Amino acid sequence: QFLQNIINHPQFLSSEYTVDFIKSHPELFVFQQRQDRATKMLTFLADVIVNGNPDVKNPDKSKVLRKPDFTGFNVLKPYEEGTKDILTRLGPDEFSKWLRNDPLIHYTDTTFRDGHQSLLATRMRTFDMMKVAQAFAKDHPQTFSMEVWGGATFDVCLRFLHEDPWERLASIRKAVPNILLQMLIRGSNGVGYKAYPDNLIEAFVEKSWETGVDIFRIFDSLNWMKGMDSCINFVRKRTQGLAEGSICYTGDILDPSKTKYTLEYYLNLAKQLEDAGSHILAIKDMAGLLKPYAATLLVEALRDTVKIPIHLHTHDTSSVQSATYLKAIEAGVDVVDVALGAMSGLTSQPNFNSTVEMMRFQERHREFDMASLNRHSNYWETVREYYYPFESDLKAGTAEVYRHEIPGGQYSNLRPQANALGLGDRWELIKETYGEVNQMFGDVVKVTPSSKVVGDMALYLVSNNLTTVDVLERGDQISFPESVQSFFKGELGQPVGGFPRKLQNIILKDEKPFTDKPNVHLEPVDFEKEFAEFQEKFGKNTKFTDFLSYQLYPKVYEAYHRHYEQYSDVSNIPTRLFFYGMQPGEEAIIDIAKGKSIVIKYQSLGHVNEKGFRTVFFKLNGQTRNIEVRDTS
Ligand code: 3PY
Ligand code: ZN
Repeated sequence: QFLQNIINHPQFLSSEYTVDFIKSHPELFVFQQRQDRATKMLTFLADVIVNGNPDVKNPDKSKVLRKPDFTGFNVLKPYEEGTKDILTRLGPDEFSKWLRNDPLIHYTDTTFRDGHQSLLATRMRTFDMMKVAQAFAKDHPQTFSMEVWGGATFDVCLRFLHEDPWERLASIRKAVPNILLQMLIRGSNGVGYKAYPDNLIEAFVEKSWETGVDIFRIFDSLNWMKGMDSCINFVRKRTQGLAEGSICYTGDILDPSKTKYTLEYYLNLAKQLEDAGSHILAIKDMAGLLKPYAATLLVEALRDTVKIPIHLHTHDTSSVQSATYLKAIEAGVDVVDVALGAMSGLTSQPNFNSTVEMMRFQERHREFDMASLNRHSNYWETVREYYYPFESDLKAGTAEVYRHEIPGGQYSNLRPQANALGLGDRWELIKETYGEVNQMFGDVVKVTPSSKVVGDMALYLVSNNLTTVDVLERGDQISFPESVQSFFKGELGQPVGGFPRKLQNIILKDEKPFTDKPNVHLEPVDFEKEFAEFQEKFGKNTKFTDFLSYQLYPKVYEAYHRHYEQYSDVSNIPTRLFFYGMQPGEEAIIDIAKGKSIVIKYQSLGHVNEKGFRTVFFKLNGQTRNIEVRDTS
């Protein structure tokens, strides 16, 4: 390879080289790096063969997984104009008016974000998305937007999939240049579970826009305006994208006995979000509690209250949310969130394919290529099989959601969390306790991170055989979970109607709570100094986006970086091999860089030696390569 590099070098070919030719051309050694990358990737594959993927707890060895197929797509088909082009042409303020006046219903496809967050514990890998992203953009340019980033995907990408979320976003942007890309951002909590300094959120918003986000769906986990207004402002100031301020819907506006989250409450919040500069208003129904007749009332009243377009998001946990969409569309909603058939329903969004059909021959119908939309759904049906360890096991819609109010995006995580604590067989009690904790906390808005606080408390009570009555009667002897203490200290902001005082005193003991914005107590990031320190620690090749990941999740980033150093970029490894390893005799072609692939054949596995290692025998591009791996099983 080295000789090849020399004899093909233009300077060598032109005979204009001197004695220090090799020294002055470091690129002659580039093969070394590629070799290293391949070895690192082989080490990862060897590790999964010997020890399994630590994220897959009980793989079912007898399971036959179908191979996803997406053949027959014409890659030469051109991109047609889509909403991204319209935004570029009109700018955000005019785009907002255009959307409000467009009579046909619009659809946001959530398959790449909330769909898998809510069904498969957020584990969908970039590899599987990239197989169809370009085809989707070319076949369905009339899609309003694709939700592809933010929420829990950022953390899960780094923590469990060992992928760089920024690379994911950039790749999707490249494959989807014509449709708006959307992210979910938790206001001052960014894509994390706590408040961050304002200048970090500002830099994060700017970099997200530069990398590919067009629509920022901004919410606060307590519907607290102070948690959202600066973020709305950063989108307006730092980007040419759209700020979508959200009202998180909880309770039931039809129920006259519920006096906290009333229609007036939501209208008032919507007006504040419009006044703060939102280009679009989101109704974020994270648990799927917005019933059909409530949707009529809410959407009609919101259309009369604000001038900006309205974007409705729900989860189909109850299985009646397509009726909610029908009513909302009749009432004038502008956009609804749906997921491709095989990634829809239950804790995910309503079915994209069927919702389009529901509207056929109606005046607000928008035409789609149904054969292609169904083909995309079929692709996801087979891909989904690879992710069976992450399924939530909810088999049918449940009216229980109106009691426990667990958000769809949390449901698929809470269950494995309960299993990990050995509480799998007490799932019924956990759901019930979740609802009771909510009431004890004063009936709070529950969405990340406030929903995590309620979930942590429910798990804590069940695992310690405590009830909410015990908390009120002998809470002074209980040491509460850290997230619960932080919540009552005001570190996530202020809930509607304030904290229940008695409970707050019990939980905080002698500590004083905040009543102002939690991030004003945080030091702003000194970007110049801290980025230099970051590069000192993690190497000069790291990027500013790596630094932002580190700022949001320092420990998770460190572990990701260690994994990267050891195994290189694992995002291109096919999903079955990533989760379950290769079979003896199996061959795989893996792309390791643009236009470069390696051929790996797994031959056999050696016995454990006296030091506890096994040799995994591979062929790499036809050459024998053996990798030693410690057997930890
Ligand atoms: C998130 O914040 O991740 C959510 O999906 C909230 O619904
Ligand atoms: Zn959601």
